[in-house]
Amino acid sequence: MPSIAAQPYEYELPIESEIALIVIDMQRDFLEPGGFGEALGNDVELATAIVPTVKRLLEGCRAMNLSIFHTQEGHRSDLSDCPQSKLKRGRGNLAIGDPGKFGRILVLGEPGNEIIPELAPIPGEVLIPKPGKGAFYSTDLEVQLIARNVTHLLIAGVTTEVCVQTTMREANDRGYECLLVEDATASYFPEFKQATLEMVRAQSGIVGWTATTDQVLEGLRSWKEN
Ligand code: TIU
Repeated sequence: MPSIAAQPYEYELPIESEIALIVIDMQRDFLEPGGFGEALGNDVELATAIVPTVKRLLEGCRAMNLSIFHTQEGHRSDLSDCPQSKLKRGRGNLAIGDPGKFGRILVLGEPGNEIIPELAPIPGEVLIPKPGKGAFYSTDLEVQLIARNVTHLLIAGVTTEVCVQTTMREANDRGYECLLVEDATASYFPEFKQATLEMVRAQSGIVGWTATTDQVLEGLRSWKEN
């Protein structure tokens, strides 16, 4: 059985179904100074540091013909899909919808909401705009996964304990076998990233598995050869 060397134990790769890569929210809002991430008081350099690794993972998965999904956190321009609670708490020196350095903060279609050019989707990849932290909430992600016979999800992106972990938990409850790629995810708080890695793989993989990009690509190669 082809597998990825992972924690807490081997992540077996499927034979009769598909694997998808989901890259969460690698958008300017969270990665560039002047966006939503920085407006909330965070140092975005911690998030930017993973870009080369995410690119390597993305290109490796493209080479294996995996289904690729990118998500993008953002709201309609009238903010009708943004709960008052998020509007009230999602404010630092700028709030959601305010004009920022790259257009209106966290609004779909604004320059700041774009996936960074290094990781931009290519034709055939699916971009999922999402109003929440989890990628299943109020999106058609699950329909798209079912249509592609996907049962296994490799998850990367930012931030580990917010949108990445929320998505992984949503997926786990829907029956997907989820692996979080350790060096292709980042938090503005390194200790929160570490805690997330440990909590998802604790209790015999209560939420899923973790592995490095090298381990993932090596396992996928053996899967492809089978
Ligand atoms: N603030 C923070 O850590 N994250 C978010 O608001 N969104 C995502 O994690 N993408």
